[in-house]
Amino acid sequence: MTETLCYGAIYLLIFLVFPVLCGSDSLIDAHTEVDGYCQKTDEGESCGNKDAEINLTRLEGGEIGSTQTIKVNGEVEFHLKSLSKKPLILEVPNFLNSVECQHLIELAKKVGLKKSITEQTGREKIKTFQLMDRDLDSRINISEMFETLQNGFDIYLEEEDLKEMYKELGMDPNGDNIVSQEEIQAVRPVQLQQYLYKLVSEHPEKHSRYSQQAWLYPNKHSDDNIFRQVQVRVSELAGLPLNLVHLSDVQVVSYGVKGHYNAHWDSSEKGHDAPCCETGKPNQGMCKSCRYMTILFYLNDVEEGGETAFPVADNETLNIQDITASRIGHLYKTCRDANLRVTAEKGKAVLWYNHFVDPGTGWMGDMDFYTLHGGCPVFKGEKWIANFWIKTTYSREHDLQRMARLHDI
Ligand SMILES: *[C@@H]1O[C@H](CO)[C@@H](O)[C@H](O)[C@H]1NC(C)=O
Ligand SMILES: *[C@@H]1O[C@H](CO)[C@@H](O)[C@H](O)[C@H]1NC(C)=O
Ligand SMILES: *[C@@H]1O[C@H](CO)[C@@H](O)[C@H](O)[C@H]1NC(C)=O
Ligand SMILES: [Ca+2]
Repeated sequence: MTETLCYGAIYLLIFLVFPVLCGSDSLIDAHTEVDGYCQKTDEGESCGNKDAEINLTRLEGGEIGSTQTIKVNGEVEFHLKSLSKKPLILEVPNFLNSVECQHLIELAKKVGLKKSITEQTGREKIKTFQLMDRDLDSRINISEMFETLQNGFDIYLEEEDLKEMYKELGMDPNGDNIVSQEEIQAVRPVQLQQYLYKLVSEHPEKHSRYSQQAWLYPNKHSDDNIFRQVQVRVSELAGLPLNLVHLSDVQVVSYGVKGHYNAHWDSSEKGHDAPCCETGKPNQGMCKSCRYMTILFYLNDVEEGGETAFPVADNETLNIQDITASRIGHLYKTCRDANLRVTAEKGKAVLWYNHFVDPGTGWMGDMDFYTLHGGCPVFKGEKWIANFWIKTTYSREHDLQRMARLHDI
């Protein structure tokens, strides 16, 4: 067998659903504020000049725990506290006021929140999942099966859960807790799928994510003054063109008790697998999320739990392979061990860069794997957040055109 992927593997085609990573069209009307890209000239407004010299920029951090003050709109002061260096994570208390927090929650309720787990069951797609046969002996032991389900299904099972699954599905007739290639192929994919979804509907803590979310599309809310005012503030804080912020996806997420989101990355590595998701191509599942920056807002105070955890922040000896194999990402259980936990406080913003700036192009560069993060379980009360994702692709030219197109609507 040829080794085409890093782990070497047995492949299995299986019918299963997976979450749609693509956002939807996020166009905004033409009458937006002047941004760093379009200019008023004698002949009217000129946009889309391909020579425009815009680079992606990053805020600078200070010593951990130190605070810098920046002025937004020339008057309002915000205090940025540095929480970690690798990756750079900053928090900004009271970035949103109470009215704005409530408003974003109301907008999300109006759009309608969808459950993370049942959302996936509605759609069927063929997905290849890889059996994580680490030692290439064509047999999957318990720890390899744990990794297989985590990578392929976003499901985190304990040893006793796996043994129960083997029993229920007859996957391990001789009871040695090792599943051979033949044994797993004897199980009908739909059987495995149904079993796993029944399990996580009853035990949502075993899924990587238990929440409800709604997407806010700026084009639908462009006449929403509060929303626009938040976009302007984000643009000023980040020092990025307003049109780039207008291209961004905004997702409001609500977590109840046991609600959580295991550790993940918000963006994707450069590669030939799939293009970055674009505006105007919703729900295709054939594109990947590319998000230069994440700005997360806490919209309420959580009674207990619900911190945002960065398990490997400022860890000098990080090894990506160790992360996949270990249970470090299983924040439902391991939140307390995370290197950094940010407390959810109403109005606070936390921001970080999922990518470096490529020194050659001045545009989106390599992904920063230290940005691994997730939401710790809520123990009491509920938690509301909004994610502003600054969406860029690996092509500056392409993104400038997308920004320019906003003005042609
Ligand atoms: C399972 O296999 C891996 C190698 O793929 C090995 O490192 C691990 O110790 C094995 N675990 C058990 C419980 O046998
Ligand atoms: C850093 O990561 C390694 C795994 O790559 C882990 O063993 C170690 O405990 C981590 N150290 C800290 C301080 O988090
Ligand atoms: C943008 O980045 C490129 C590449 O690093 C650099 O050559 C150029 O001078 C930068 N332009 C501006 C306006 O900063
Ligand atoms: Ca094996």
